[in-house]
This record gives sequence, C-alpha cells and structure tokens, in this order.
Amino acid sequence: MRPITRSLQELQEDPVRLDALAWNRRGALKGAALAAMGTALGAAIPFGRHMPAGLLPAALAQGAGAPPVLRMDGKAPLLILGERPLVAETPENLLDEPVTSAANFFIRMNGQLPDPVADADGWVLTIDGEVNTPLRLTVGELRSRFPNVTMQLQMECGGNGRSQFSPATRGNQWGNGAISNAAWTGVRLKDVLAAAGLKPSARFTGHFGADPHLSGATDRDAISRGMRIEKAMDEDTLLCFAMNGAPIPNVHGAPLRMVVPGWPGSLSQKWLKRITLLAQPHTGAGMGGTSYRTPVRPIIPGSNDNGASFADMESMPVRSILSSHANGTRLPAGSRAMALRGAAWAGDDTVRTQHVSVDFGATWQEMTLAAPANRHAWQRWQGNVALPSDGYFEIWYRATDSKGRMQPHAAPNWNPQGYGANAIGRIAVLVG
Ligand SMILES: Nc1nc2c(c(=O)[nH]1)N[C@H]1C(S)=C(S)[C@@H](COP(=O)(O)O)O[C@H]1N2
Ligand SMILES: [Mo]
Repeated sequence: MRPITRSLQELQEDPVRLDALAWNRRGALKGAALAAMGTALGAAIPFGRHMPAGLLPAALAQGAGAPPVLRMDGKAPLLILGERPLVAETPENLLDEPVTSAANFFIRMNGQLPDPVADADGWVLTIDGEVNTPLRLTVGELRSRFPNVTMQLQMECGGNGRSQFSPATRGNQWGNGAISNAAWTGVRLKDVLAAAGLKPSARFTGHFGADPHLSGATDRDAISRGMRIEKAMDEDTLLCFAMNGAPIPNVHGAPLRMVVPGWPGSLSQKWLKRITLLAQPHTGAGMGGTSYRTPVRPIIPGSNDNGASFADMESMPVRSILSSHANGTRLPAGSRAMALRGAAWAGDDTVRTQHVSVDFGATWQEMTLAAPANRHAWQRWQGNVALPSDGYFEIWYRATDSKGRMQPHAAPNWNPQGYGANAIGRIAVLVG
C-alpha cells in the first residue's frame, strides 16, 4: 500500500481517476467502491456502513489543487479566492481564537483598496436624506460626542458556504471561513441617527464607501448596500473606529466602517463616508435582482431567475465551524479520542445546541456550548469524542438555533448567486 498522504494528494489532483475509482456516472457509489476508497485512502473506514451513497468523502471533497495563499503584512496565510478584487478566506482551523485577530480576519473587497489615510480623526462622515438635520461629523467628533461601546460582533459574508451549492453558483467559492468575531469599538448608529433626527419617511438606509470601483470609473460605487431602518436602530449596529483595541487595518475599512452584525457582511460598509436615509429601498450597487436576495418559494436549482420575486437576505442562517482540527488531520495509530473545539452562530438569533457525529451522521453527541459574550457574538463550543479504532473518519458538526432550526445536510434554497449555504460541516481524519 502506498503512503496515505501521497495517494490522498494524487486523488485530490486527479478527479477523473477519483471518479473512475469510486463513482458511477450518476454520482452514486459503485458496489465495491467503498473498499476501493479505503484502499485509496490507505485506511479502513470503520463506519463505512453508514456512509451515504453519492457523498464525496471529505478527504477528497476539496477538489483539485489547493488555492494560492495570501502574503500580506499583518495577515495570516489566508486562502486567496480572487485576486481582483482581492478576496481571501480564513481556513476554519485558523478561527480557533475566541476573538478573531486582525491577522485571521477574512477579506472581501468589491473594488480597489483605497490609500491609507494619515488623519484618521479628520475623516468625515455625512448623514443626509430623510433627516431633520443633515450631519457632517469627523471621526474625532463621533468619538467624543456619542457613547463609545465595545462588543464582540460576528460578521459573515452573505455568500459564506457558497461552494456547497450544486449546481455551482457564480461568485467566490467560499467554504465556511467568511466569518469573523472581532471586538469592535465605535458608536451606535441609532445615537447618530437620533442626533440627525429621523423624519417619519426615513424607512431605509443607503451606505457609501470611499473605495474606487474596480474599473476606476469615478461615477460608480464598488458596492453600496442598504437595509431596513429597524436594523439601523438596533443597539448592536455600530460605526466603528477600532478593532480589537487597535485602529482598524486599512484592508478592513479604516478609519471608519459600519458593523451590521448577523446580517450579510456586505452591509458593513468599509471606508464609510456617507449614510443616506431613504423612503424607499436603496438602489445602490449590490441591491435588487439576485444580489443578496434569495427565493421566497424555492426555484429549480440551476434555473435562470431575475430575482424580482426574491427577498433581501437579512438575518444569516445558523452555522458552525470546527476550529481545533483541519480537514485531512492525521493522528498517530492508536489515537482513540479527540478534543474538539469550534464556534457557532445564527445571525440575529442564538445557538441552542451544537452536535458532532463521527459515524457519518448515524449518531450525534451534544457538545458543551458557551453563551455569547454579548448579543451578536458567536458562541464557542467544545467536547471530546471517542474513536473506536484506527482508520478513516469524518467529523460532522452541526448547530441548532434557538428556534429549532438546524444546519441541513445539503445547501438549501438554491439561488443564482449562492447565498445562505449552511450545510452541516465535515472534516476528514485519518488515524494511523
Ligand atoms: N466599502 C466597501 N465596504 C464593504 C465591501 C467593499 O468591497 N467595499 N465588501 C463588503 C462585503 S461583501 C463583506 S463580506 C465585508 C467584508 O469585510 P472584511 O473585508 O473586513 O472581511 O465588507 C463589506 N463592506
Ligand atoms: Mo460579502
């Protein structure tokens, strides 16, 4: 038998051989495929009898080749999903810190990176539209005029998990790593809006940033999203000037960014320069059609739809990550237990339980789940699982929110731009 890592890598890089080895043409496991798969992996599959037909083993599911790795000052080796604009995902096993460091914070740019500003306190934010008194406030004035708050807030890209969709959708093929939980310091948007005085007609927001459009066109915004006024008035929607007790790194929106926790990350405008109050939903770049919108009634996966009947994504669905071990972890022969850790979150909601399975979902074990540090912070979980023997295992992990909604087995509610994919997580583990 060849060494495991070698055959694993070979298989990952040779999907045609993998296919021929294990799958018939309709994507179901061939009769003897399980044994063949065991041989290819160089290990027995102790719980192979529970392995669902047609499910690609996690060890092989990451596809051909590994994505290039980010090299940027102050950043960990994130996985580059796109170069222009720059998009980089945090591998789940780098998200093992309770509070996400700047180094491990994922990057999602839609336009070009603006030049760093020297005078952060002099940066000007405009509040206009359906307000009694339009405001022009510097960061220094925001800091001194309004109560400062510091909170842990989860911020997740609306497309997190997109790579789970079948058929594949357009956009960055995120795993589960477009999530962060930093400690943010800033002022409440609701306090600033109160100072401006909302007119009764102020029912929606529109957000504008200073990053140039990818094309360089000066009359186009890289992205400009907006939301219902109710979310703007939420206690936890902040205008932030510090992250983890330090100035915000430029790539994350210095010197001022919104943090709209629990809703699609695209609302958390970086390099924030203007918020306008509107009577009608905002029509900026990234609004309407199929942008950050999902079907109200399911559509046929892969079909064309202009999204006219879709609804804007608001609170993100329940999801969990496993941060203590990477996919493809190898443990020494004879290892019979694993101490697992991770995080779970559920948009505006909280997570009620976290479960883990080591036998392809036949049995589930409840993990210990901590309360969030504050509302809209993620929740850490941990627990020990036993392994009966050497061999190939998968750790499956799933969260259930306080309303009883659980991560599904496959990405739900297919939509053209691939939002809201929150399927149960999986990693491969080889013992021996
Ligand atoms: N000005 C501006 N704000 C932006 C973006 C952007 O491209 N420009 N990207 C949005 C998207 S889609 C996400 S998911 C988050 C990502 O924030 P991060 O790069 O700090 O992780 O910022 C949002 N705010
Ligand atoms: Mo995003």
